Parts: sequence; structure tokens; C-alpha cells
Amino acid sequence: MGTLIDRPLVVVTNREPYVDERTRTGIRHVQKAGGVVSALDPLLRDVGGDWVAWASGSADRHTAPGGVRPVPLDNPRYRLHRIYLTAEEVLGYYTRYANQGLWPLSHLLIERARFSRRAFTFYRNVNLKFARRVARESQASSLVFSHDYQLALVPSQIRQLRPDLAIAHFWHIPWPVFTVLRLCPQYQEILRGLLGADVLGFQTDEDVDAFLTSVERSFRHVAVDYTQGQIQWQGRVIHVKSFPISVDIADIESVVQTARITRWSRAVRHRLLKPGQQLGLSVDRADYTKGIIPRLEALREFFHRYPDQRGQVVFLQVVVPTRSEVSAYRSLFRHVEQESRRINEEFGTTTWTPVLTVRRSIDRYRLMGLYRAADFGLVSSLFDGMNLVAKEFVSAQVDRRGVLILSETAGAAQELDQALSVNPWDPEGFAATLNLALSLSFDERKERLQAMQQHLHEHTLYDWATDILTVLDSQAKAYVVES
Ligand code: GDG
Repeated sequence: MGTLIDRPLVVVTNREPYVDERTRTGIRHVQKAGGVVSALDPLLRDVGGDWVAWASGSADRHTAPGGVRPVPLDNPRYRLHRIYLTAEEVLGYYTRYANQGLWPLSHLLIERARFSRRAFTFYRNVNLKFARRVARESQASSLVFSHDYQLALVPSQIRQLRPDLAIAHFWHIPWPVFTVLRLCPQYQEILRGLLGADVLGFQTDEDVDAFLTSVERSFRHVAVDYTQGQIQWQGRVIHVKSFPISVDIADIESVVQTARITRWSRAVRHRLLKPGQQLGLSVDRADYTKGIIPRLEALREFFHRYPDQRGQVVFLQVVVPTRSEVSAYRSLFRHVEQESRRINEEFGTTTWTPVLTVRRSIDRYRLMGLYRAADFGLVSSLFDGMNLVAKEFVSAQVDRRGVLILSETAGAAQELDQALSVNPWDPEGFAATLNLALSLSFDERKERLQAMQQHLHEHTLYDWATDILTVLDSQAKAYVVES
């Protein structure tokens, strides 16, 4: 990584990697959970630079006079630039337009999507605040790396303010097919916003195809080259490519083999399992796209169809609170509790509770220890850009005992082909696959894991970032040569 980044790097995301929260006893400095942050924080810690993000913590202003906070606190490696927003702005751009509009639409859950012109006005104005800060903080040679569906207009806004900057934007979630995209009343503005970038990254080739088709169908004066993944638009060339995001497998392997996490991982098995029982694990933000309810329905089906398996499996679900300002998310929590209780009441005994729920965020080290401890991991997203949990599970399985059961509609399924694949919409098929997973021999589990671990060693988080920034860097150089 070090050799590539000889230019200053400016990362732009909605969520900040470190938040300062006011508590009764003082100020708590928290590292946030979530795919985007998990991916980018190690990168900036490694190469240094600037990160622009919304200041969401209650003590953020206090700890960042002037809007800048060096992070991480114990060993500052880069500068976090905080964007302060009013409650009304957050409601409009984040809760409404991004989370109740673009998020469900991109995951093809059309009936959940709500759009409004008023919310879009907030979205546009808040995006502009981000763009202005980036324009101010960037040096002439900076590479700008912006992210995701909350900031789709930022690339073109930055380009207007600073045409000299090289910009890559990565879209972390699925890109919807055009027939779905066009339901968004502002879809052309969203596309124009993204087309301000030099490089547009998506998780899979399917996303790239869907994006290129959307552009071709939306505008007249545009040339789309599907083979090269290039768009000619307003005298510029935009490179559109899939860059599957990944994890730092070497780091995860070393974390789970520390003495503390090895002990913790053993203790978890000892505490939760009786001899002969297998431990199942799922870890999700409590989001309706993660298929938590369909998974519990499949589990119920499993205990119905395979009575011999009752008492043989303990299923631990970590469900991390998220976006609690949206009512669909609050009700999902209640629903998860009801479904889990139903399974426990129907099948549980005085000595066996089939489903255990952890309803809070767990520190990263222990989370990796849980992955190591499990005999099988369940990822059942209805739709998912990538799903880093699947890759983390495989990475942490140093004892090679765990089977990964993975939704075929998660981006990760395109790479982790030794996982057992499930259709989250098919409870009977899901239950049968779960039964198969439990019966796999140690040798077969080991072989499958080895193949997937090798893939992850060859496609790391650093490769992901390097690939995107290398393409961006060469574009920027080509541009300088031409002009
Ligand atoms: C979006 C896209 C795409 C979870 N619970 C805890 C915790 N986590 C961490 C996991 C993992 C991350 O959060 C979740 O990442 P996912 O990829 O599964 O999902 P999203 O948050 O929806 O992320 C997704 C991703 O962006 C990256 O491009 O893969 O498709 O939707 O890293 O470990 N971390 C800690 N405690 C928890 O309790 N510390």
C-alpha cells in the first residue's frame, strides 16, 4: 500500500470512524461498527491522510474544536474532519432520503421505499457541505475516495468546485436494475451526481452491468462501452468496474490466535455447548435486508423437519442495534424477539435453549473470537452488496471446524464458492442445507475453508483499496498528460 499512496488521500463517508459520546461520567470515545468503517479505518491508519464525515456524536463538537480530530486517540494516524448538521438536516438527508429511499430501493424492497422532494433538497444541500469541505481540505495532487448511497451527489459537486481533483466513488450496496431505479423520482440527478467521479466502483459485475444500463437508458448524449467498462459523458471518460471489498485476513488470524481470544473462544464453547452439540452463529446489524426473520423461520422449519437435530444445535445470534430512528428498524427488533421466543417455547427443554440472542454491539476482538468458536456461520441476507461478516467468519476459522452457509444473493457468494449456498426465500431448502452442513465431515469442512481462506489471502482489503486507487491514480496521470 505504502508505495502507491504517494499522493495525499482524502476519504469521504457518511459515518465517522470514531465518535465522541457524552455519558453521565464524562465523554466516551467509540469506534463505530459497520462495513464501510471496518474497511477503511485500517487503510487510513496505515497510510495517513484526511477523512471527512458527519459528526454524529453528542460530544463531537466539544472534542474537535475547529472541526478536526486526530484519530485514533491512543496513536493518532490521520485527521478526522467533522461535518456538523442540524437535526432537520439529518432527518432529511440521512433518515429519510438515504435510509428510507435509496437503501430499500437499491435492495429491491420497493414497497418500503419513500421519496420526497423536500428530503431530496436536504440530501443535495448536505452533500454540498461535504463537497465544500473536501474542496477546502484537498491539495492539488489529492486523491479523493468518496463512498456510498448517502453521498451520491458529492462527486459532481466536488468536480464543480475543484475540477483538478481525481475522484473515485465506491457504491457499497447493490445497484438496482433500471426498471427499479427509475421509480426514484430523482434518479437522473443521482446518476449525474455519480458521473462526476473518474472511477466508479461496485461490488460485483452484475452491479456494474446494471449501472451501465441505467446510464445508457437515462441520457441521450452518452456513450457506454460495456466491454471496457467506460462511459463517455460531457467530454470526460468515467471508468466503471467491480472491486469486491474484502477483509484483512492476516490481521483476523492473528487476533483470534492471541492467548486472550483463544481463551475467550474456548470459554464460549464451554459455556454454551454440551458435549456433541454444535454452535451456530450469525452477526448482523438489525436490518431488514439481512434476512434475520427468514433465517429464524428456516430454523423453525429445520427443527420441525429434523427432530433428531433437536438438542444438537445451539444457535447464537448477535443482532446489533442500528438506525433506530427509523420505525421499520425498531419493529424488526421486536419481531426478532418474538420469533426467537417462539422457537424456544416450541422446541426448547429445561436443559436446552435453541436460540440465544445478544442484542448489542460486541468489541471487535471478541466478535472475531465468536467466529472462531462457531461450528457453522449463517449469512442469510435478502440482498447484500458484499457482506463482510461472511468473509470475517471464514478468516477467523483457524481451527477449520466451521461451515459457512451463505445467501446466494449476497455479493460474497460470487467469491466464496465453497460455502453452502442458500436461497433466503426458500425456508425448506434452507433447512435442508442446514441439516447438510451439520453432517459435513471434518475433512470436508477443512477443505472448503482452506480454499476460501486462500482466496481471501489473495484478495485482501488492501488489494481492494489498492486496485481502486491505482486505477484512479493512472486516470489522474493520464489527465495531466493530455491537458
Ligand atoms: C455495507 C453493505 C458491504 C457487526 N456487528 C458488530 C460489528 N460488526 C461489523 C462486522 C462487519 C460489519 O460490521 C458489517 O458489515 P456487512 O458487510 O456485513 O454489512 P453493512 O454494515 O450492511 O455494510 C455490505 C459493506 O457495506 C462493505 O462494503 O459488505 O453489503 O451493506 O465488519 O464485523 N463490529 C463490532 N461489533 C459488533 O457487534 N466491533
